[in-house]
Amino acid sequence: MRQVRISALLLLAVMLLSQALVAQPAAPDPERDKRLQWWREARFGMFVHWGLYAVPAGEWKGQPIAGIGEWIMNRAKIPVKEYEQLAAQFNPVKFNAEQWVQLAKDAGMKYIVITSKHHDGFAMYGSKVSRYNIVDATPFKRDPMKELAAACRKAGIKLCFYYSHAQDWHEPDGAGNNWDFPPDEKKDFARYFEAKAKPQVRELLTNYGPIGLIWFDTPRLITAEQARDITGMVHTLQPNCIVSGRVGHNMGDYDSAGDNQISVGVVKRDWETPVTMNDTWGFKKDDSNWKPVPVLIKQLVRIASRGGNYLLNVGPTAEGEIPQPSVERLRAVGQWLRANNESITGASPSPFPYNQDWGLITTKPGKMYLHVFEWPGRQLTVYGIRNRVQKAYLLAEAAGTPLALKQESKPDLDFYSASIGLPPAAPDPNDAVIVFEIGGQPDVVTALTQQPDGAVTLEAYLAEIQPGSGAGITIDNRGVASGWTNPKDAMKWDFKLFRPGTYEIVAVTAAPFRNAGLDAGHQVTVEVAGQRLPGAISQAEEFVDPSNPRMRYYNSRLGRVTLSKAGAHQLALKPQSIDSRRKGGLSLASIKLLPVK
Ligand code: FHN
Repeated sequence: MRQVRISALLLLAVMLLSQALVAQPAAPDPERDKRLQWWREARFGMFVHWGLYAVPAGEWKGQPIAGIGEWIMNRAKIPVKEYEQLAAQFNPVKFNAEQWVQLAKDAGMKYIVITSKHHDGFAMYGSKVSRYNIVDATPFKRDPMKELAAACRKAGIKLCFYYSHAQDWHEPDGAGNNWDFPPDEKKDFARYFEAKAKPQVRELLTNYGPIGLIWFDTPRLITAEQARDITGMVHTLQPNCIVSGRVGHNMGDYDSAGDNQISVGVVKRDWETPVTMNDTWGFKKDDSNWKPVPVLIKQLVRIASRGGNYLLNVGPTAEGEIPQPSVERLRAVGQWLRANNESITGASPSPFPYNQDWGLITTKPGKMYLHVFEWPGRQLTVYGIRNRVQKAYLLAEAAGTPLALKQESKPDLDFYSASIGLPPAAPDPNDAVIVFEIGGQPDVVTALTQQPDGAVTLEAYLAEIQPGSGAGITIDNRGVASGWTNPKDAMKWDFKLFRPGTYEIVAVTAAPFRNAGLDAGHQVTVEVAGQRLPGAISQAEEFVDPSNPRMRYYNSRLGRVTLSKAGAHQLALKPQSIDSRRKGGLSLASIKLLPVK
């Protein structure tokens, strides 16, 4: 009995861990809701990393410095006295606030978050707190934040400030600089916090009109009390100003996902992901690893379909120009968004916990938007919609010509199918959006079910994790299980099958992080419908997930099973051995059942 109770507790603990990305809904807070109203509508914003680091642009004393551009001072351990001299060279005469704001607006972005002070400690506005600022220390002498505030006000874009409230490599007591100053634990952080961070944030909230949000970052040495203090200060000075998730100690108004981390599963709290367009935030002259336009559109839709905001970065040059590759991409995203804005701005997440293989879904009262990335040809079939679809049409078509529609159902099997007739080629290869008018709120089957192509995809983030010793499997933002090092841990899924037959079982694994070593050499067993299928995880078959193009995924074909009846089934994945030389253990994205023709 005691053992049963302990296992139940362990199971609960592991399930909670596995749900790390599915944060609990916040306690009701009407003030917060009011602040977040515009931001929830927005869905899309521009991040701007601009500062002295644009001058070296990734190169120091003739040497390329690896890593993100705005970290050059840290990466090259540049002494404060040397780095300070960049200010004399910073003269961004080509800066034009109205052009930047217009570009953001044309891209369909609703807010701009710009670095008012990054970790290098240099204020990009006229500050009375420290003369280490763009007005007092550069030949430029202008205050670009004043100009941006005016341009944003004119264009109806919310101006927001990034402010590095803990790291400040210019100050002896700020966090992060241990090449000029003592290690962080020897610093009087409170002195820096009181003397620079708080007064500068006060300036930003006093001198630039209404500010949409303060984007704090890397809290590091911040105590809970300091996080509460600065959050309170923001809300006192401007009650409508949002505080970002990275203020520290969960004091922010919303959750900030990790850099470039896009959640694939359901997230219950308000969230935002900051994303680079190439590999750096601050300008680097040799970074040309630009994400293609279709990837950017897909990221925007994926984030919206999970109820988040997409904060897409640009890193202007030391002359004050947004790099041309960024401009071109923003214009292209804007063109797509102009035709499909209704499906993104103010949209709510997909009602399904899993993602369809042809694309993604967003919703608004009475409507479902089907974002079709993989055009299926003359017909698209969607399972699981119980609503009666009153009309289906392509969103980008002004006339909204109805598409032929057929719905079928077998309620005893919880089977609902909606098929629409389509033009043979995708009207928009990036993402053609089809609207389903459904009259009321979406009513869908949320259980895992076989899809129209006959495949069943059992995502790791939707698994029930059965603990062996209780060692922790966690699910990352890609929905990939990691930390699976204990072969006694297992995963189990319930799913519904409509078409009995023979299925090939494929385990999809993923490198646990970018450039990670191989994830192979594990032995697993799949158990389903009384059959046991042993197999090995290998890296023979690599593929790219377009929404995470920099991560490697692998198919391991484990063999075939026969499922002879329609209805409810259960599948378990049990490792036999996990190769402990592999860092991170077994990294599972999903198990697929593919029909054998
Ligand atoms: O260290 C910073 C980094 O330079 C950049 O500003 C990103 C943007 O989200 N935030 C920190 C790292 O997460």
